[in-house]
Amino acid sequence: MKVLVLGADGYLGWPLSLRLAIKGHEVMGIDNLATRRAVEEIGSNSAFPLPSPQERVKEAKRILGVNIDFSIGDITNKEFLREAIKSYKPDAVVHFAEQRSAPYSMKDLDHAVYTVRNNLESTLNLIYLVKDIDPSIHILKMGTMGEYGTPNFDIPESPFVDAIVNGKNDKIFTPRWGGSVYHMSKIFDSYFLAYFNRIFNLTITDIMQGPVYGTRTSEIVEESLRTRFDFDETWGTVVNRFCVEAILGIPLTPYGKGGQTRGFLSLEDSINALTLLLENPPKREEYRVVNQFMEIYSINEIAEIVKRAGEDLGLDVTINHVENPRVEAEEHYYNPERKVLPALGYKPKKNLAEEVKIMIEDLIPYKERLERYKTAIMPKTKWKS
Ligand code: NAD
Ligand code: USQ
Repeated sequence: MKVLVLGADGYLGWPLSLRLAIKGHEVMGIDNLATRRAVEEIGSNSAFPLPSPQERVKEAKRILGVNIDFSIGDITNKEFLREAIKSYKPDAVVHFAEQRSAPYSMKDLDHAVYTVRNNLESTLNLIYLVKDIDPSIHILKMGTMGEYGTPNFDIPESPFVDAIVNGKNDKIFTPRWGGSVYHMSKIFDSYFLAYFNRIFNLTITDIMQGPVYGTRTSEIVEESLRTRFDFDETWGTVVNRFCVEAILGIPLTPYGKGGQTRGFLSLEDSINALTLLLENPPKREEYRVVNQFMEIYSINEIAEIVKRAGEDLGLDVTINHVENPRVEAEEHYYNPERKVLPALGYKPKKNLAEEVKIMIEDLIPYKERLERYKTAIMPKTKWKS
């Protein structure tokens, strides 16, 4: 396969590019390095030092013997993206290239508008260009489990559900309610994908993925191949943050009651699942929805798991609930359906308790670097301010 990876410099994009290349697929990556700049903007940095894209590509060749093409550019620039798709002629395009932080999207009006523009323009560009250039290209678009919110019913894994409204029956788009401007942007992405799938007969996989944790995939065998790892209050996801807090002696920070429940998955399992979905595309002209997570935990359970792992490794770990900066349900029902990946034979390889120990071990050598960005850890971005 020839795969164009949009967002190839990111936490998921780089390890997916390595995995596809090592499996013998041709890979071209595109990124405008927006996440590097936005993390700097809030006074933080990746836990692991990040080589430039050019150095990354060189290191992938030197260590793994693979060729990855990499082009720096912004996919909201439609002529740049048109040229890339036209000249590269991919079988599939992976779309990761969005502003992906909920807190970043909630800082103020400018950050909200940037998030909506960047995410929706990039998705619309991709939809129209694939229609113009070759509608048979498989679009693998990364959405989020957070599109569904935390409803009091089992979350389906299908584009549409039967609903009875005012006594009459119809099919409606699976109900959604985001918890930030970022999550709302992903909801609008999904509406566009489902809508244009019908109008332009596109072949689409829309993945609803839970929060990812982890420092490694099987290709990350040397420091220069590492992917970015964020831990600050804006960009760090909860498991990754808790591991760094444990190392720095900061009490783990469940927000509010800590009963918020999500479907988590390791970086390795995410990359495995994405590769499987690329290698097993949906039927031509299908809009396929995939719920991608492996284990369901509350934030309180995650804190306990990280505390135990840290203590096993000789760290002194405490937990201190802090006022919730977000507006979200802190106790709720959560039972999402998951059948597409199991039907493709997918079995997770990692579990959170074991992986968290590996993460802490991987991060301990970088303690001095983490200390430098310590002030970016405690929550500051408030949904209501
Ligand atoms: P990331 O920020 O590390 O990667 C996204 C990459 O896209 C970045 O390198 C960024 O520079 C690039 N980018 C953003 N806008 C761009 C543009 N206009 N043109 C070109 N490049 C652009 O984020 P990630 O954690 O790797 O997430 C990848 C995707 O997966 C995102 O769409 C995110 O919403 C989704 N997702 C992530 C998680 C998670 O826990 N990390 C969970 C569910 C869904
Ligand atoms: N949380 C804490 N303490 C912390 C950090 C987070 O209690 O120190 C809580 C949050 O309040 C939230 C939950 O943990 O209830 C998850 O927060 P998160 O920061 O790990 O994840 P989130 O903001 O939802 O976003 C991340 C990614 C995003 C992806 C999403 C998947 O940044 O790109 O879409 O996970 S999901 O959560 O399913 O929407």
